[in-house]
Amino acid sequence: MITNNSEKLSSSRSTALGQLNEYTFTEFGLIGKTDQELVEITVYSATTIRVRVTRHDEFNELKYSVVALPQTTPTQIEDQEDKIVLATERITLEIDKSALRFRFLNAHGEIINEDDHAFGTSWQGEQVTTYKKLQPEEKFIGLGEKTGPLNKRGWGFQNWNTDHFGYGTEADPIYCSVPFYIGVHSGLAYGIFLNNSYKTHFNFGASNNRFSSFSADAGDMDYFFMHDESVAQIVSAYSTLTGKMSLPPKWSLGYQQCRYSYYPDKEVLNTAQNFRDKEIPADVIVLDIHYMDQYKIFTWDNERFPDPESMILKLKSLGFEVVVMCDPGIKTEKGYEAFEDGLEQDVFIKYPDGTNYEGQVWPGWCHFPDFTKPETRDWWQNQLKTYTALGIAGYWNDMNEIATWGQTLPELMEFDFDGDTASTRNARNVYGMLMAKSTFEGAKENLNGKRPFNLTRAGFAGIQRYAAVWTGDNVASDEHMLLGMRMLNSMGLSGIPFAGFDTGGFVGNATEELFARWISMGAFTPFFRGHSNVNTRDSEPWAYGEHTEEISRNYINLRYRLMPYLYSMFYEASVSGIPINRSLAINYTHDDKVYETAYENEFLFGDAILVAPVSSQKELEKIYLPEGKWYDLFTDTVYEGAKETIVECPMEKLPVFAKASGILPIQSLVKTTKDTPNDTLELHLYHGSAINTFHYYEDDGTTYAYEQGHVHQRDIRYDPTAQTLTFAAAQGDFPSVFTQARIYFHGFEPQELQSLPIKHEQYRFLEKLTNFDPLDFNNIHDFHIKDLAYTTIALSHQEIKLSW
Ligand code: NBV
Repeated sequence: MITNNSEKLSSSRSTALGQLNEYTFTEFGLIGKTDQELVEITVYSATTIRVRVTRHDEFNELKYSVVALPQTTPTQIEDQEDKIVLATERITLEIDKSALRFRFLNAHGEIINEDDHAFGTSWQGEQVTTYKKLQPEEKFIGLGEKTGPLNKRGWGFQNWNTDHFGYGTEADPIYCSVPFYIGVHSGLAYGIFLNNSYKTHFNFGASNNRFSSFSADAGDMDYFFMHDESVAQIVSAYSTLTGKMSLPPKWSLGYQQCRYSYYPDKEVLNTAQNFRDKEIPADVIVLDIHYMDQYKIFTWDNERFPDPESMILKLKSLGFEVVVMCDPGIKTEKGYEAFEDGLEQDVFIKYPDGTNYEGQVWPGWCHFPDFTKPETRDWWQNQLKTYTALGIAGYWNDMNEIATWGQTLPELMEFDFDGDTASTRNARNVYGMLMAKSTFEGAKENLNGKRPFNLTRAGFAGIQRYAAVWTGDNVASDEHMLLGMRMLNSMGLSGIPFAGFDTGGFVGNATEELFARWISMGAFTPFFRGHSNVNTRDSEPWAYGEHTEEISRNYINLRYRLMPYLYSMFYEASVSGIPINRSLAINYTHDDKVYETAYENEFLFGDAILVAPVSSQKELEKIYLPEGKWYDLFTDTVYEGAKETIVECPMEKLPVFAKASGILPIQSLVKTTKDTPNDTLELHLYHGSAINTFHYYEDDGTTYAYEQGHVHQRDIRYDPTAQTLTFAAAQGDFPSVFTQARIYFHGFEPQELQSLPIKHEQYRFLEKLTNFDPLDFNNIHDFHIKDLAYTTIALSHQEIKLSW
């Protein structure tokens, strides 16, 4: 009895790392031993250092998230009596030898982050936790798809991918896990990525005033510490580590219309036709589960969809692409091909006794492909050919947490884990990502050089390499709409640039005002899709009355006109990892105002536009504009920043601003991204005092030819002192669709532009709306810029300099 009790006590007691007994310096850092642990420090780059601690004989290498290798980095190492000091150009790591603790400092000797002196890294049974001293006024942002506030100080979270229908605005965990966060304090910022796929826990000073911590239920302590001068650089470092989004097909940046579910085929075609008749641009119709025969993936319901091929052809002729729902559950039904073949090829997840796991979901009892097994991924790719053969290039991975009825996935199941057999405990969080990987890589292979669009609900660190992520079953409410914006911003901070929500809300019914507001905001999200649950009201842009239809058209139109800007932003995200939706914490990290509850949802959409999300119930709202000068996008009213401002936000007008010195390229209106706009690129230039460069990017939008340099890209540089706008010589051999540029000068004094041939125009970013309200004498629905000056220049591949 006594022995048992003390054993229990010792396994539940927290024990911190002891003395560093022996160590040797390695090519990239050092490796050492304490009484019980193996420790390794690896310098990945001047801005990224990895810390690993294990109680096993060797380190456990998680294969799925990190894609970077350590780079040879100038590093100074000093072996002092009580500590080892390891310094790169940006980070100095002090390693305390007597009790193994870590302290990270910057090049000026300021403490960025340090272990709690007593606890450092500790074990409690199998669970391993690293405790970090809370720094003065420290804020915590990121952690991917998490509910709650922007600044997560005082909050705790878990990573355990979970299907959560209609999740609350503080619910945790939900579908997707990214164990990466950014800490901000004392004018400094750092990132920590916990590279462990077991259930992990993050405590940002929740229920204590001493530490922040991160822990894993099992496996090694394996974290990457990142520090650089800005949050943007830290996000970029994280995306170098875990990989970048590859460029999606341009059509996937258009408006996507979804519904649980459109059927039969006539309804699908009607919906598509309605967009064209009503002149609302759109690119995609999404088929949810009802296209299948009894929810069996890779099949079609023959009554509802007797001839999918010709339906898809008709949709294509209307300019629509089709995205299909893909659920992982394979119905265990004799004669069902995917089941029979899957059995034969042995592709399913197993219990430890070697039998296939069975769980219940839409089709009834199902087996589930083990996507951690290479042969299963090949098998899945083969199955997907049935869709590619029909001309489908869009895939939607759902229920991949894995969601099953009962929501309690047994933890003893065994996964191949690419040869390293693992249980549900460390496979669950990566399962969704590996399904998305299988779908993405399979579809890419099948599509012969065309880019697939891939969407997923569940994911893990690195998911951006394979899919866009949407925030699952949200709710049609103002709180959820605003939470959604925060979540997308947070995903952007966590390496996932291509993210979106169900515009209009999935669960419940939106009001006219809510839908109008949500779709206005959706136009400024990377993945823009309207979707709604079965048994909710119709939820297409025209389903909420004429006024909301006009508002929807207005913002969707704007989205399409912004395509040159948006596509360039996607390109930037694909090379640098800098997101498209940028929480103000990225550019204004040390401005405390941006973290206040009232302003925490605001974000930059690319470099030039600021969006202030507001509830649908407000016609006036106090917003915060950070330092600098801001132009109301729709009226050019100028606001001085670094202060709170009350702005009008009737349902027709989302508060959107252009940044001083901002460069905004837009195009003429098209009905789908496949239409060619006219040959004039509109370039909106906002007067400012800072030099600004916009990297303009174009390619064919559908193939991988861009990897061979079939692109058209150039820097466009505004120099306010020299009074010039310079288009650098274009790179690449892709012919731009634009042969001329019309430069619109916002906020410039007429005298300033005297040397240019200037014309004037009454300019609208938003079409004038019908005045539906007879009592509204102010004609509030016409937002335009009076007498906007412009000049036109011819474009070629050569450098072009416009001076005034
Ligand atoms: O496939 C049906 C739905 C889908 O519409 C939704 O977007 C997913 O998040 N799916 C979940 C399955 C169950 C919904 C209750």
